[in-house]
Amino acid sequence: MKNRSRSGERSVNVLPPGGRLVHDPRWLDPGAALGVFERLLREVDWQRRSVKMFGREVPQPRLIAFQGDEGVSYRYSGGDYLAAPWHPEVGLLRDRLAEELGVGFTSALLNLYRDGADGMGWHADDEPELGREPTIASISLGAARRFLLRNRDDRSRRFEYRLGAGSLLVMEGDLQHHWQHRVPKTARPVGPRINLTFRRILPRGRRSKR
Ligand SMILES: O=C(O)CCC(=O)C(=O)O
Repeated sequence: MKNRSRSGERSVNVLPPGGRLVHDPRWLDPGAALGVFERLLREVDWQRRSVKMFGREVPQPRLIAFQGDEGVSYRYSGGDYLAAPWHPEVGLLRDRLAEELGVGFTSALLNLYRDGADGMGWHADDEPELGREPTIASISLGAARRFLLRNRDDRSRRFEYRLGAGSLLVMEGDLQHHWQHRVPKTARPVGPRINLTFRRILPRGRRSKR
């Protein structure tokens, strides 16, 4: 199922029972999106990390970087990530998101998809350190890629977005508990893409013990 927005317009989609997905294809203007893309491609310390699958270390099919406030760490797919300092451009985007969404993001996961052979498999951003109903803000730069969502109980219920340069996608409410998302690999020739997902993770010492 394609999302219901006409191209170029901001859309709000409700993903039952209580998930919300906001897509703004032109959150950044094309010139700004290109400038940030080129700087991050050059200046970020991109790393190839592995994940544990069926007891084996498998390299992730993309490069990543994790940035955030001092002392913030994140654990996903069996790996531990300690935040590197914010890149100034990423810090500026964080500040604008905080103003517009009212969320104080403490970190951003940066993904670099070098070409169509890079992708991300089905998953949800439901790690405990993100809290019950996390708001995740995702900015795309560079080449456009498909972004799919499927319902966890009924996998035939799907949505699809095309995330182009300068777009913002916000996932909120209980979306992460009932829906999964992925960026499929593609055999089509496609250039590099950078995606920044902003998350609110508290430093270990400040997490509430419940
Ligand atoms: O690249 C994207 O658009 C998705 C990234 C993502 O799902 C994640 O970082 O958890």
